Amino acid sequence: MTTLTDLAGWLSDEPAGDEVKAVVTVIAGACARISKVVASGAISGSLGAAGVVNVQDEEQKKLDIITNDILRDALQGCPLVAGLASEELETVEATGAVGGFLVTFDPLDGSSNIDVNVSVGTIFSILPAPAGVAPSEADFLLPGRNQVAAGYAVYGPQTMLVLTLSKGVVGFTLDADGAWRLTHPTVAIPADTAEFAINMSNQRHWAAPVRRYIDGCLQGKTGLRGKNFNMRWVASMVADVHRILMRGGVFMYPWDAREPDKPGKLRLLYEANPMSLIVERAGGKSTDGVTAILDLQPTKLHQRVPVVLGSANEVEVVVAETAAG
Ligand code: AHM
Ligand code: MG
Repeated sequence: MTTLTDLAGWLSDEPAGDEVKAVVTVIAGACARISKVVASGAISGSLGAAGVVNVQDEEQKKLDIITNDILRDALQGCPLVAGLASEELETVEATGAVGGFLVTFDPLDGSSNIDVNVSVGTIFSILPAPAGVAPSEADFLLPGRNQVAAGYAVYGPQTMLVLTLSKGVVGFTLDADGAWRLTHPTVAIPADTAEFAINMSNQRHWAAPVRRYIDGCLQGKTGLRGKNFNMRWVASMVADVHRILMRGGVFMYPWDAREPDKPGKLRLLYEANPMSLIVERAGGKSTDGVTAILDLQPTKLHQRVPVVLGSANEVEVVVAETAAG
């Protein structure tokens, strides 16, 4: 069996700066540790509810807290990281370092799937830190185009790490010795697809353009779109986006009328932005229906946003429906 390049080997040929590579290495190490805890499940007593709610009024699972601590400790100990922000933390944390980078993360995406042994993941985004001062919350509110790197780990049948630094998207698989092996050197999303991902149980709450788009897909070959569509919904964004990176598709978590004041469910800074950078770098598109997600100016740390991403031509169909009102 040939030995596949490891993360350090791949990073040595990546044109990004050494400092961001060092931060990615720290995060990759934390993800490898998280993978072990996730895999141990009930053996380590890590399943189930923690009995507390987070800043977003969501009931935290024990693993939300354990994984948040693993990443937080790793980043707090990294002199190249000046600040961090997490789905599970109310506000930003300065590390004491100045300059370098800010990291935002969702330590365990897809929490509802933990206890039923379905894929979950970690999502992260790396941003430039302000020079010469300890970062404040305002310093994290940068449009997604400012990201210097983004990635996710998916804890599924295989644990994989998918990254983008200076260009392109690559995927590594965690081997039995805890090394990340380059198994997917070029990740590219096909422009066309016949597969969509949306939580259909919210159909009655959707706005008209989303209803029309999904109706078109459901009509199949004899309908307006002239082809049959398949549907998938894992309810872990990492797993749904990973499938789209591997074989195409469109993922949607739109605004809906259940909580009309919330623009959507997914969070801009540590879910939508990193996934959008990865998707765009893999040749796909990502939008809130009108504006490219990466061009949105964030206004608050835990801001939510409607998300439509995936195969470029299919995302354009959704954008056209949105424009039609
Ligand atoms: P989480 O970060 O608290 O796990 O919530 C985000 C998740 C996404 O991974 C997924 O796409 C979505 O919530 C599923 O929501 P729903 O249960 O409404 O289908
Ligand atoms: Mg999440």
